[in-house]
Amino acid sequence: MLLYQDPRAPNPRRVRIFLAEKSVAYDTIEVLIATDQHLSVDYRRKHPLSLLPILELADGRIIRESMAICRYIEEVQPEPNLFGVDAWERSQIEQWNRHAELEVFIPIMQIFRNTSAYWQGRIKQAPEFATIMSEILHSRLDWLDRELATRTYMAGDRFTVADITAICAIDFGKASKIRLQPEKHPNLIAWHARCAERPSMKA
Ligand SMILES: N[C@@H](CCC(=O)N[C@@H](CS)C(=O)NCC(=O)O)C(=O)O
Repeated sequence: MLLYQDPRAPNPRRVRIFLAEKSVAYDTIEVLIATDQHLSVDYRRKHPLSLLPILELADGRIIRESMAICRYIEEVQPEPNLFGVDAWERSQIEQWNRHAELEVFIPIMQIFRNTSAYWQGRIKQAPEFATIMSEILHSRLDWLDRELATRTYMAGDRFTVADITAICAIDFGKASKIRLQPEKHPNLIAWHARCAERPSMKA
């Protein structure tokens, strides 16, 4: 298996952590967004929207979208389970993974895209939109902190794909100076420390 990825981008990191948790071996090809390698004709043939990551299987088939890739890996390497073992747990993990993606990851991504020098002159930026996203994000972080007062991980008492999505989002926030605050987010900070000590986080 071949993972096309950018070491600094958060969505490829989700997949790298997932693969590390599963101890699945794979090769990588770096496609650097900073130098527009994702816009090359060759890469566009594999992903018409020029987004990372993609996973190419040995027979040349391609999977796009981080979560589609993770679901494929879960099928071919079921242990350790990261998407849930029964109907209830699967629903909870899906729910929290979606919350992490829609309520945290997307606002953080939009703040970065609409304010960073990295994207300046490369995409249209709307700093006012980033301000709106920032307000939403901070209310969502406060809400998540309250949620994590009652459990150890995003979706319950064990580490799952929902934690991978949430930690990749929150860590990527640092690029936009978004940080968890000890006085407002003690539970999120404790959860982050629990996740951060896993060997897969270095992937
Ligand atoms: N929903 C997609 C998002 C993919 C995505 O936005 N990837 C970013 C890197 S984290 C990217 O390729 N950005 C390049 C661009 O926006 O031009 C997934 O989960 O794979």
